[in-house]
Amino acid sequence: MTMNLFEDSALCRTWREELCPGAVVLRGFALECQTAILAALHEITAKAPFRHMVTPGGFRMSVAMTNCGACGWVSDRSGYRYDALDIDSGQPWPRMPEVFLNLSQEAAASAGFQSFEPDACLINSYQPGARMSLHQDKNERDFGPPIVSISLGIPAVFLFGGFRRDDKPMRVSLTHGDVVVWGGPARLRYHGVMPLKAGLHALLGEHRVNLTLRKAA
Ligand code: MD3
Ligand code: FE
Repeated sequence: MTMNLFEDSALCRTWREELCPGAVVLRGFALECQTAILAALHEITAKAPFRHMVTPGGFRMSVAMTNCGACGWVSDRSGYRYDALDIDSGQPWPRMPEVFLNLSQEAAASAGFQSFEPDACLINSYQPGARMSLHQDKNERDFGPPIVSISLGIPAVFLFGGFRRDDKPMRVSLTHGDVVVWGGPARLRYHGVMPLKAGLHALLGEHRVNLTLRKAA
């Protein structure tokens, strides 16, 4: 009899790291479909290019963003929100590719969240020096569903804090192919990204791209 412990299912295709209750890192979970992800990303950014949004306070964000799916996260002088239309083009965001949907559902399920139905995918592009300060994700209608994040390209130091902005965050390195599921008791934790260090990735060049899949509406 063959012992097929490691090829049996998605449950064993990666190394898991539990950061705290509700937050699990699935190392390398996206590697097996990276080609399909990158092809989809090119199609999306051809229709909805990366742009630097402006915060309600008037600051240009260092991270460039775009979206796909039924709704997309946007920021301008009037606030942060989800919008069905790309505010630059006036067009609906490109549709959510099957590979994003399937991968995020598999990741969510392997972290214990069955029937994850994301309707929004925010795509963040970091160049060296770009950062995201500590914040909570609170624009979604319901905090029951998890958020699934997929990291691509050069590594970043991710900051994972507590429930108050001044709780000391832990540092987690996230690199190409890593998928993280944040849900349940971790859903409203503060988090951010340290300024990106320069680097060169074979497929993404001098960039880090992060996809976050959410149920926004
Ligand atoms: C922890 N993006 O877009 S993804 C964001 O790497 C955002 O671009 C970061 O934070 C990035 O809002 C981090 C990881 C992440 C996303 C949502 C979370 C971590 C989270 C929600 C709750 C706790
Ligand atoms: Fe966030």
